Amino acid sequence: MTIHTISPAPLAPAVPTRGRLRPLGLGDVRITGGFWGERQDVNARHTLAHIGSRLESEGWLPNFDLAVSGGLPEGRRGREFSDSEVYKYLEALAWEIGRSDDDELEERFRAVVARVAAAQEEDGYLNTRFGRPGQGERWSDLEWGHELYCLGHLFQAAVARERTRPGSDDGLLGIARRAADLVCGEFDADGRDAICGHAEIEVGLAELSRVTGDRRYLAQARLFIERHGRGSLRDIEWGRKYFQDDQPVREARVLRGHAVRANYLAAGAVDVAVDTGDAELLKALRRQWERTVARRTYITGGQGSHHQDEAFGDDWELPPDRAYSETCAGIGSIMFSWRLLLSGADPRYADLIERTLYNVLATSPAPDGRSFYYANTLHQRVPGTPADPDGTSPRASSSLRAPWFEVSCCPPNVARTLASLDAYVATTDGEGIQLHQYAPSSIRTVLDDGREVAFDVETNYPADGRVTITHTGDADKAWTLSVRVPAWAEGATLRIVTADFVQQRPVEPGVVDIRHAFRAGDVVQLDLPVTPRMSQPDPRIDAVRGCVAVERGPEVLALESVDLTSLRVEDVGRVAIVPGTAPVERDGRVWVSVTRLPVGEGRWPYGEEPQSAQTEPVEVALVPYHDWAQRGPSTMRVWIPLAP
Ligand code: FUB
Ligand code: ZN
Repeated sequence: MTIHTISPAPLAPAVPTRGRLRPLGLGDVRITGGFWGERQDVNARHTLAHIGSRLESEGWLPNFDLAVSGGLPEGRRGREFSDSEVYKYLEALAWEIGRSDDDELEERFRAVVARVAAAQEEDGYLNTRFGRPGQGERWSDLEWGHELYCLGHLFQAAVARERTRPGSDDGLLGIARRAADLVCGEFDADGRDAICGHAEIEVGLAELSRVTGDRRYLAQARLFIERHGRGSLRDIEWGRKYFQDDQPVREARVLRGHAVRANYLAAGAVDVAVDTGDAELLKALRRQWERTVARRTYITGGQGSHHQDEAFGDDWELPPDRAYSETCAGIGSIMFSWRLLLSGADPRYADLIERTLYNVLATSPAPDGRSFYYANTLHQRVPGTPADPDGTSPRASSSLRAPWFEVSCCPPNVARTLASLDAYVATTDGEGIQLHQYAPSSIRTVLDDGREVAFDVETNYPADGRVTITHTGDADKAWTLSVRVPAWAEGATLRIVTADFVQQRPVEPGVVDIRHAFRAGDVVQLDLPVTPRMSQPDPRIDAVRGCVAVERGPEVLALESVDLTSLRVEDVGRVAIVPGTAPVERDGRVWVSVTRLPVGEGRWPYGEEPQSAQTEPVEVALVPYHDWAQRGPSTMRVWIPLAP
């Protein structure tokens, strides 16, 4: 494993001290438009303001003012973890300021930090829910209190700020350090032998250690990781696996329990494993990733099939109509996969990240950036009811996007991820650049030997599969540009056009290394076949046996009832794909041949086959899953049955 020594640190959310790859941060990569650029723009222009205004109106930010004025606990509003949404908002602002240098956002950021700072107690303690007369004592409810979880988000916000505005006088890093010092004093090896019921402090501490160089924070993160699985949290109705306190992290075979908790913990464990050189722990985490992806992950990349405990189901328990697939779990999975990618360079991690980006992250926000999915079902049986634009929804309603939730972890999580997305595009191993995600972008960085490399990426991906990389700098020595060919991209081709030669060849899924002393104007062109394809489910997933899904490039497609008007059917459950037909692309949409299924209403106990005839096949258009429910209430499904 390479030990990274170069500075300055990349402007990125995760900057391990060792590993095969280092992220190229916001200073090196700029997404310049396209699918993600547009979403980043909406995030910056609308989502951040929307979140800021909801944090005020819901009282979650005013809770900090009440902490100062003595208005707590009486005036406190929001759930026990509402402080964390303020910190995620700060993190999102910090990344966005790092991208755009926007004065108004900077002013907003400083104003919020000042209110948070004022609420911090002398000894560094910071939480609006605990510790005052009339509130629970500090650290008295580790199962549900979320105190350490909230601080983990505070640390990530401070790290984002320090990376993007090193040495800034806003004070956020100091707030985070005082709180982290308190945590270390309270929970170190001689202190309370305890963990938080919601993992997050681990990633926060690990990154704070990286940004400050203080190894105590890493040691504390390690302690928290190692303490999982010893049953220190009280047992609950869903068992201790809900908190991942049922098994030591290094002994577990698969992610289990609450899906956001499980992914955050796994991400923090990779940080600890990598920075402490713990190969055994890293191996265990890779094994867990393999099994979780193979057996417990929806085709969208979504994770979690239990609504009641927001948790992973058993292996193969992936019912599309009960998919919980919380947006935050998708983001947690991206955090876990990204850290594994940095540690070991396996392109499958980037494949899952791409799948999750396009089909979970992009699905959550509406095009105007002011309403969101919290849960991401793969089958909507009943058209939803539009959410009140001024109201607050129960957390998991997944009929139509809602502007805010009583538990609103997802919107600010989407915002911070979009604002830092440039940092998930490419990495360096010191001798070359690895391009993992395809977006119009401009990349400029310095290799370990001091050479500058620069290129622009032009693409309309995923609308089409052509990715054109044009070098804008001259290299006097060869270096390696690596491009990812996604697992689905059978039949991809690569064309290299330089001043000296033109070469074209087929390339296999995986990583393609191109070693050359690129000169300005040299072009590398990757053509990924984004022709629509039918995907079969694993036969062990009982809930979708006999169904197929249609995918196109990295996008999963869905059948929505608003596209079934020609069949005079409002329920997507009434149609099936005609066997032996293939999806076709026409007029910018993907079409499948379907037939209307006969209904045998009221048959019980399912004894007879339905007798009525099926209709003649009709072509219907599918919609990218991330765009569903944008034309009003509808039914929708991703897995479509094949007609008998
Ligand atoms: O508990 C904090 C957050 O609220 C979790 O990550 C989400 O699943 C939601 O329950
Ligand atoms: Zn969430």
